Amino acid sequence: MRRFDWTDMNEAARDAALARPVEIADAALIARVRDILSDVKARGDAALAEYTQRFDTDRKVVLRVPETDMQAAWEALSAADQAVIERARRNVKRFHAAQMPADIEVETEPGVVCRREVRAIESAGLYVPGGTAPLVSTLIMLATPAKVAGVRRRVVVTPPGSDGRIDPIILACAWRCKVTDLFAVGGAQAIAALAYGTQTIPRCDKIFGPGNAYVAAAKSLVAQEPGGPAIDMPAGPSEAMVICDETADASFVASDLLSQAEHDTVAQVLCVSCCPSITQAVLEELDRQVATLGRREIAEKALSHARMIVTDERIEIVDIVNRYAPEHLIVQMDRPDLLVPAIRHAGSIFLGPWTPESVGDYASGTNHTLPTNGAARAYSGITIESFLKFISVQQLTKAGLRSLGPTVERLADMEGLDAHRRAVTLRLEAMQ
Ligand code: HSO
Ligand code: ZN
Repeated sequence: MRRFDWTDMNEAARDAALARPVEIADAALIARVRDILSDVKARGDAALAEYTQRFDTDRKVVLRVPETDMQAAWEALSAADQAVIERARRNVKRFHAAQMPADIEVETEPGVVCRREVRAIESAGLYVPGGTAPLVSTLIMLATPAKVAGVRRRVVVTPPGSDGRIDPIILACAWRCKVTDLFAVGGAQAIAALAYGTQTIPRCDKIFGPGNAYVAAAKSLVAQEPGGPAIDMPAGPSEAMVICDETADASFVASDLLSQAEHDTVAQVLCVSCCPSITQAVLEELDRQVATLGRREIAEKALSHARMIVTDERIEIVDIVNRYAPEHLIVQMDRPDLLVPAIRHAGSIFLGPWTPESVGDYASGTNHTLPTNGAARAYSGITIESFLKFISVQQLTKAGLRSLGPTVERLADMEGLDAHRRAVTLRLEAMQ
């Protein structure tokens, strides 16, 4: 872990200490993703089968997972595992259902009524990464709010393993979360399939979920195409910032830092403190705990570029948070709730000693799909609104137009738009 003494640093050094790794726009990667996109667009399922064979498995893969397989996987789970998934799903459902916005209606002036009506998007493509861990929780975090929002078609894509199959726990969870379609395909080719549709995979209006650099590039490329799908948010390596004072338990702090570090070698891990004795204890705990992890090597790599920022001034901690805009902010400080109003930029905040980030990753109810790379300045994590859109509706009475019409006529004059003016004038004349 690299250590920085914030108080002694100038502004440039502070910016550097909080900088994210510069994403070198990898032209070769983008070119490869473009090729995959256009190939899938042109050849559909045949292209998907070839890419799956090249990147994932040499076994024969059935693209569409039959419902009966999902159901069987669910039924094969132990009652205890079913209950665990059920508990997480229930909390996520509760929290997201409570977010459902109501229609609003405002009479902005007499006879002028404006409404905002909520509609679900029609189809959502949900990407669940494969690779080193079967992310059941990501499936829950995407499929549950999609269902609650009323999205009719909820399509999950996930890459098959080297045995040609999707992990049974993903199948089971897909069944329980009532996804409408599950396809064994991953990578940029899966994003292409969701963006354009193939013979088997339906085109989706919006694409959600995390993924590797190829998936992220594919999402942003298809979203830029005219008529392309929307996407949830820009992607970057996952991040956690823990802020702590002398009241923190160093072993708790270290365990939260490591839960981030074990995700990925490029995960961003930061600890900010005003208390030198805690920072020392955290470093010792990190050494002790990292040695025991199944994913020790990944975590150690992530820790090698992790940052420990020490400041003399407690008050500066909040500035550091806002400056960095972390995806996850873990607050292990005295009276953590008092700090919250001052925090302007963070994806998700975890307060106090009994709130490890893991609870939000899995089961408390909040969504774990969150903005990274400073996007928390302008983006939210996934909420029910991510699956919704709003239509405005208006209606004027005759008296309403009589009153507001002249204002619109004059504004149309200012813009030199005659037809706009006439659309009002004709009606005002018809009232005479
Ligand atoms: N912390 C990850 C989500 C996750 N953690 C999935 C465990 N499984 C990104 O927010
Ligand atoms: Zn996590």
